[in-house]
Amino acid sequence: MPRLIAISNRVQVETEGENANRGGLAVALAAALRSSNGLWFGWSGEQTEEFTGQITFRREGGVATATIDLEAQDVDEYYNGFANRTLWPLFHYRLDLTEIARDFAGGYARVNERFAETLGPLLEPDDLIWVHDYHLMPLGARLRMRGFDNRIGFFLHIPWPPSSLLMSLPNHRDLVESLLAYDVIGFQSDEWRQAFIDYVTAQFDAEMDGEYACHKGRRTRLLDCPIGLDAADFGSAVHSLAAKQAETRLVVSAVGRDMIVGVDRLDYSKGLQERFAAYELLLTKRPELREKIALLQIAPPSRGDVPSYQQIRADLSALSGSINGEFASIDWVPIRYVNQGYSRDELFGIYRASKVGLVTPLRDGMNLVAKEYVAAQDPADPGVLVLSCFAGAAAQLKEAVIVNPHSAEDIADGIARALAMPLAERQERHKAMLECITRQDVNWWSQTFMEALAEVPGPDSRPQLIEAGGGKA
Ligand code: GDG
Repeated sequence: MPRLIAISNRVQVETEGENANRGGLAVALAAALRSSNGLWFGWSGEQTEEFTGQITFRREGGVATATIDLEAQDVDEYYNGFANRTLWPLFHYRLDLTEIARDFAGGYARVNERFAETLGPLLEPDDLIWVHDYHLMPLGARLRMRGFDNRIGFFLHIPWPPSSLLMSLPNHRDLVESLLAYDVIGFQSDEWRQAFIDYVTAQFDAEMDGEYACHKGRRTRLLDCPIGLDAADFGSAVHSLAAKQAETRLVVSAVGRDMIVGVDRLDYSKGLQERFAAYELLLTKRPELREKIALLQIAPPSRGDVPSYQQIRADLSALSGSINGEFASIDWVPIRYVNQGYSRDELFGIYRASKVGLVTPLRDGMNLVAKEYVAAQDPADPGVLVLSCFAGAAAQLKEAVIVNPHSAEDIADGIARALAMPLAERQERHKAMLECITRQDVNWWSQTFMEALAEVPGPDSRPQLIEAGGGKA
């Protein structure tokens, strides 16, 4: 069985307790790596005065990891710059927040080259290489330039934007062309996959042959492959002591009120301001609900070095303060807005104690919180998921109450509908969603992707493949 080499910006094996890992990717990838004898390569999160390419090897939670440190300028230009101030907003349709700067693009190219340079000597010819996310789009092409013929795949965790938006990026052609050096590219939903096809067929005259994009003699398989949860893990998490304690604590503190829960990294893509405004509208238009419900919004800060993230933090504090000031009474606070993280088990207890799960991103590649909320419910008396139509998860979780996250009225109506939903309907919707989450869990996701990668003909048979592919030179 070939060895799996996974590469992502950060290497963070899932841990519990105070340092509980908070990334969707971390939760999913560690599960995939544990079952193979793989290696996870990436940035340590640490800075060094001068990049040396020195690798730190570790074994954490059954996963072998290899990490490198980056220079301060790399972190500024590649991570805080091109990844988080250019690509992240652009790929989430926020051209207004997209910052275009040549030193960001330069830093991005430099760090991808540094990854290729340090990773190269660790690779064996049969290794399956799986690169993750928007930080490392050019890595496959950089490895090919160094002569690596391995099967190399890429998974995009975030949306793929429409061509009209992507074209505001200088060198967009080079970036997309570098992606076609991969053998397989996975997307969270068919919508993002189609947007990629639109670009490569229009801009490069690439031809589609079934699932394959054919360009300059290369064939790249484009896969709709939504990420899932670790089914076995969510089963045990919800019955853990920490989950039970958190559930009880929330139920007791709610004193009979219906809790509505949101759990999101503090990020403008998650639609938090719009969500708070919708909740305010609900309390304004439906005074009978006042004192009967409460919103718990858990929002651990992220990317605090990026100015737009400092702004959203300030905006949300002001908004929650003003809503509480307007509606609170001596024994009722309408919004509990919490800027801290909780352990995974505690989160499952919190989800289970909440009648409504409010997941309303303006755009989201997938959104694992939506799936976690469903997974944590008691099937006999499940809560209701209110889900944005612009989350990748909406393509799978069709039985959620689907809302437009830009419309305060739509979200407010969705919450009211969820609160009033009869038990039989809640059970029916929950059953269908749980079935989907269990069937297409994280093991299904990684197996589907890795099977597609393993099916790619080895280097020896590629010359014939290129002829058969009929791609344009
Ligand atoms: C990217 C894409 C895609 C949150 N707070 C705490 C905590 N979390 C965990 C959640 C969930 C994860 O973080 C967040 O995952 P999401 O999927 O919602 O969002 P992103 O971080 O933006 O992830 C996204 C994902 O990649 C995977 O492909 O779904 O679309 O943007 O698992 O539970 N975990 C803990 N404490 C917290 O306070 N332990």
